[in-house]
Amino acid sequence: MSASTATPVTRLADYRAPEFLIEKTHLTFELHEGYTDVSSRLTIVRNPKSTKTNDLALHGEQLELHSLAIDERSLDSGDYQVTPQNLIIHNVPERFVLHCSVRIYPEKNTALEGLYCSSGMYCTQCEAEGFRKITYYLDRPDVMSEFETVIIAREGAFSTMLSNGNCLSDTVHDGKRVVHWHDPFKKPSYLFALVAGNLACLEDHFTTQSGRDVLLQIYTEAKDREKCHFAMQSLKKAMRWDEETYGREYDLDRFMIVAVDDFNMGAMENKGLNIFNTSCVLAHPASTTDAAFQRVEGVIAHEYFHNWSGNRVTCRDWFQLSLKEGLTVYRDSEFSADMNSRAVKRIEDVNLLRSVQFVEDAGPMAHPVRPDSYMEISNFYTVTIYEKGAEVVRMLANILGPKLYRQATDLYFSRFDGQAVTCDDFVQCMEEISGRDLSQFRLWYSQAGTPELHISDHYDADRQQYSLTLRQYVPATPGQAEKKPMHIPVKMALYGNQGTLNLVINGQNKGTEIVLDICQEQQTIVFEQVVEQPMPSLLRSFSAPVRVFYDYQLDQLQKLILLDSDGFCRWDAMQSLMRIVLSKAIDGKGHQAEQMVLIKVLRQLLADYAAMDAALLAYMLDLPNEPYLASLYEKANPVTISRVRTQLQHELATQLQTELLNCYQSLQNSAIGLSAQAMAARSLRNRTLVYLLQIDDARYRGLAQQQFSQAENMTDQFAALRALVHAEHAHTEAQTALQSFYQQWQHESLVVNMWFQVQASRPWGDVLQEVRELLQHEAFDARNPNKLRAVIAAFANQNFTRFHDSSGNAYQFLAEQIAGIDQRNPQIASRLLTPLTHWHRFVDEHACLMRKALESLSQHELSKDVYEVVSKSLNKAH
Ligand code: B3K
Ligand code: ZN
Repeated sequence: MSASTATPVTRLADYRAPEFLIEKTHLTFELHEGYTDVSSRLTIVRNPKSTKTNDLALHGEQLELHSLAIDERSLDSGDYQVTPQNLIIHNVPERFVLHCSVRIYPEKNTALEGLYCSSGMYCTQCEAEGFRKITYYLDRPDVMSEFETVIIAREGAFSTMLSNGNCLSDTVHDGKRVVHWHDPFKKPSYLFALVAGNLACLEDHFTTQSGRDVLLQIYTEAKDREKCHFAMQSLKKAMRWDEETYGREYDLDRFMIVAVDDFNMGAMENKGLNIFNTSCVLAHPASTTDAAFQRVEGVIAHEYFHNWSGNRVTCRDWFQLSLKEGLTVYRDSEFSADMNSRAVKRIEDVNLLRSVQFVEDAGPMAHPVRPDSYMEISNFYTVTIYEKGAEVVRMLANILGPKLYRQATDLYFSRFDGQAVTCDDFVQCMEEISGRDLSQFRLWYSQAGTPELHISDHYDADRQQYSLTLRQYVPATPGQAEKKPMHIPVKMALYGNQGTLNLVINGQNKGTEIVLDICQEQQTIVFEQVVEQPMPSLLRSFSAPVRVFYDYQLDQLQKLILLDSDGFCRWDAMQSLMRIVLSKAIDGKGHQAEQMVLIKVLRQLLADYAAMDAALLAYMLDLPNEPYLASLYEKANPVTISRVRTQLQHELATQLQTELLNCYQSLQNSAIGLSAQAMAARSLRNRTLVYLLQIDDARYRGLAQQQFSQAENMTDQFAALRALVHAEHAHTEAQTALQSFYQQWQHESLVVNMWFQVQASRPWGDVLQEVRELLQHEAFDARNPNKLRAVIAAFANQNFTRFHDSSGNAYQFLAEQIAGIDQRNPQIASRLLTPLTHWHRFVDEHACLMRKALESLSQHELSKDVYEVVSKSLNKAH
């Protein structure tokens, strides 16, 4: 693991204001075949707020330095020093212009960070620290500068040459095209972007609330132009929503989005020039599933919202990453809730939190929403920073209420406009506006780990009093053995026989739903005038990212599932009931009584499916996923978990066959078109199909085949394919469908990814061998992150059953793949590692094999990214 000696740890406690600032940044890019020359003219001044030093240390990596001058005077080799990470210039004046030229090789850039090539076009990705691979700079977010960019290329080489802001000129001289851009808003280098390629463009306009016209452009390869209409509509909705909900108006005259094939994550919010993974922008009903449509809408909104939460107000340092990410995820999730079903959006978010974030929080990479240290910042673009960070903002919004929350965000955006600030600055605004003391609440930023809330109750019929006792416990995490009690807002209601009860505390009537501010390690709340034994509905709408433990009786769960007025709570009660059945079966205990209740309540819901939101019911049919089930155990046995879950699915299908089939058939006509209702009907109908295919019956396979071949949209076609491929008795039918699907869609790269993914995630058969074969497939491309995700990540993250095969071969396979990928693209390699890092949470035979795979990986020459994750995972004590 040779990265060790060269891998310093960066700590929040060591933060110092920058010694120099860059007032103006002028960049010239000359794009040549095989190399690019970048010259920069930086107006640098000493930071009046900083201590004096004579040396200027700029960041820079993998750059070929060609010339260096201060105020037109060329520097001699004695004036400066070049190290692998820095350019140090000695004895610089108070204020000067630095000229620097470097050569870089975008064609050879496989890490997809800095300037690189994707399908013949040039594009950039600078967050977090990629700008230093473009030129020497103070590549830190608290250095904000006004950028001008000139792009020069052979005339006719590219139709499109873009950078941030406004285009000042576009001319041709001596066979060269020269395009000049200027961004009037100061920004950190991580928001810089450049694109050059032969692209088609979809255009539209938006009139802002103050009446300004904004040109909207989405650039793609010509073949994909027609797939951009949905993204365009989503963008306009997002722009309007942000005006109405947060009073945020767009600031430039032009907003551009460019779609690229090779991209390490979903998208990037560069000022005025967002760059998107094609998977998060292209959408067409024939080739895109409903879920992917919703993702496009959400990601378009997310990146657009960053224009204020991230760009106008940015982060002081990368420890504050959640300042922009948590806030922006909260904003996009509220946008999606407003555009679609609120309950369904909440269910999706909570599912992700429970099955991924809670797991991260219990593992070797656990970190607070504002981490204290890192080796490689790219490893900290995590579900904790994003999703738990969003939950923290959500709690603040709920504590303040809509009016004060809006006042507080107005204050935040106006006070810090054009500045690089901290999470504390954000909370401070909430505190000032509400007049509340949020000092204990701030622990959500500094303490890692998922708090547990153990709740017990007691009803005193004589006194007509009902008391709830809540005891909180925050588990130890790496580097944080001792935890303090946190401020946990618990939204709750009480149900009596006739519905919700009025909640009376200390003689005061609080209405039917309240938020308890749980701040002590143990707290008892007494409700008065309670005339009957009530049933609590706890943590409604998931008011805090915690695990709740309360011993519900079966009949109580049944009641919540059928009657709770909070859709999220109905789903959550169903998850609890399913979890009880599964846990008992996993532990080898009798679970017949519980299973009968589950079947009964499912039968009731399915029989009357038309009475409720089909999308909600669809989610209520889903059994808790395996990673979540595993996370409930100190040491999980993955083989037992998979077996028991499959058996229950089969049992439910068998018992509920009639209702499932009836629901499937009756929904046929409502599942047509693009309306929210049609999408909901499709999602329910396709869930019933999956259940039916658990049964070995040619009739059901026939239904799936028919749906596959007659489908008029990708949602139905792919759902039928998936149901066939994942059903154990449909091998022949599945093979035929797979072949014809590939035949039909081989020229649509994003659809081919789905074809890879459905095979890699099949829960039975020798999938490892098939995955090896898929890696050799003509459509596979090991340099494309989407393809790696579709095959390797799908196998490791979405195929719990086959990945945790007792032989341990899949663990070893993953380690080998990561070692190879790490040579080309460390960020992707490091992300693929996640499933192995949780080895300590599995029974010994699996834990040993997983650990062995990590150890074999540690024998390789590793990037900083992979080194950090491997070393932290191996240090984790049993
Ligand atoms: N801010 C980017 C993520 C950058 C990741 C860098 N490794 C996308 C987003 O969260 O909007
Ligand atoms: Zn973001």
